[in-house]
Amino acid sequence: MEQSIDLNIKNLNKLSERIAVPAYKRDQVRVGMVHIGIGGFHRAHQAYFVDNLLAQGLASEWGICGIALLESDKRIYDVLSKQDGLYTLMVPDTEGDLSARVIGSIIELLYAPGDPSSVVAKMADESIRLITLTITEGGYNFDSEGNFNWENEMVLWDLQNPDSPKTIFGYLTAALKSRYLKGGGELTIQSCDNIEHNGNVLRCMLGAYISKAAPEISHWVDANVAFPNSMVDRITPATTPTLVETLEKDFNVQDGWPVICESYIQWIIEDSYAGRRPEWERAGAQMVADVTPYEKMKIRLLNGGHTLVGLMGDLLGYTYIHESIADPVVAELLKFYMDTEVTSTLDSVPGVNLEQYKAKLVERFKNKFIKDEVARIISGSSDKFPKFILPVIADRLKCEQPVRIGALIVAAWYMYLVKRLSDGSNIQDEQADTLLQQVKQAEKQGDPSIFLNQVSIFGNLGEESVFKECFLTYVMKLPHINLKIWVEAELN
Ligand code: CS2
Repeated sequence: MEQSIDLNIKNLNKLSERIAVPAYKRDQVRVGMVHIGIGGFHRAHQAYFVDNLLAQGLASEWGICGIALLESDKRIYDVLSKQDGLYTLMVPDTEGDLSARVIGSIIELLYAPGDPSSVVAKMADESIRLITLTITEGGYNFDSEGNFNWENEMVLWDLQNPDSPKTIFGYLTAALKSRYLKGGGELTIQSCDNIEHNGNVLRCMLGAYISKAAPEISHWVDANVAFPNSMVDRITPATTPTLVETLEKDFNVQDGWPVICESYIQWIIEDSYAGRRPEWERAGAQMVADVTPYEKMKIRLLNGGHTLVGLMGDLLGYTYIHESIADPVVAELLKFYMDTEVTSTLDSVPGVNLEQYKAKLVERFKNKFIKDEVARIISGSSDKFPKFILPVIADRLKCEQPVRIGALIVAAWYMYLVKRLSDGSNIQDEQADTLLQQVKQAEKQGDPSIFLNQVSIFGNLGEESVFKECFLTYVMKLPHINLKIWVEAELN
């Protein structure tokens, strides 16, 4: 085998012709936006959009400064820094053949825990007009009532240490304060996470923090900072060592952290920026006046559907999402859930044929070439349920409609945790300990509904007798029922 080539600026022109490389002059691109959270999703989505614009000569003032916010982001920061911010985006076609493209839109990188003041200074610099975030569903720090969680220890740290913050709220507040003191102009801060009204949520949570940490800037923020809502979509599995090896073997390039994703991509953005913005629509995004119906549709159908397929997949012993959905029982459950329970809670979506949208979504879940793991989908469930699943249940209960599959999904989560409790294997969840404690209690007392008492996740759902009964029935049934027969009898 030929010696493989390290990915970096110097080597770009030595790469195989099979890899697309940036044709634009990267050294002439100025940084105009900061992005927090440089994981796979950002690099498959927003950074790809900016790269598309750069390729058309349309974004020379919108290069990205990528910020690694958490200590756990240190490795990705190191890898990307060594590669001058470059990485390979790999997309399998319908036959599974991979295309590889080097993305060049991340121009600069900063590691926040190592140098908080540089990060604040960067975000406060007037050359930055846009700050985008992918900080996961759990990053917004709100409780089941939608209020800011003041008990978060990191938040308490930030209140005491405004010059060396740890949370996004501390960083943004320090940067906004500095902009305010300099008499700075408009700024847009845009959430790119899977939360309905993600921009409004960010505005409220940051507003709550500012009202305590720096109340003197509240008015200025209201008048000068925009928080557009947006719906983001591209299935982006975690990068595995196998992917790194494939890239080296088949494309002769050494990239420490490539990204693989599906070819499908969607970004629907509320056109409410403060001042100038990148011409996203020229890169395939859709600018709309109101993103509400789109995000509701996407989060409830795709993300909620994913959770169902992931948890049922785990119970049935599958590793990958495409394996789980290939099981007729899971496919049937998903169809019933989408058509009956979710669809009844959706508004009509301009320009979207819902039947086609759902069919496409099933096809996307079936994509075996991206090897999306059940474990990735289940990870962080305590943050995901309140955004993806529980709103559907709440809407249905409000209209006195049955919530069978909704209850089944919560029961499947419970059974998943029971399984982890007994085999001692790891679960990836910020609240892992609390969840397992709760399940232990519930099992000990022989009353699984104790699981629903976690108000921070379920709100008062545990008091809804219709739901509770349904949940208990499924917990009882799940380990034993022949799902195939049950699905046929109950759902058809
Ligand atoms: C997934 C999402 O993490 C999850 O639960 O549903 O990451 C999903 O792949 C993306 O939202 C797709 O847009």
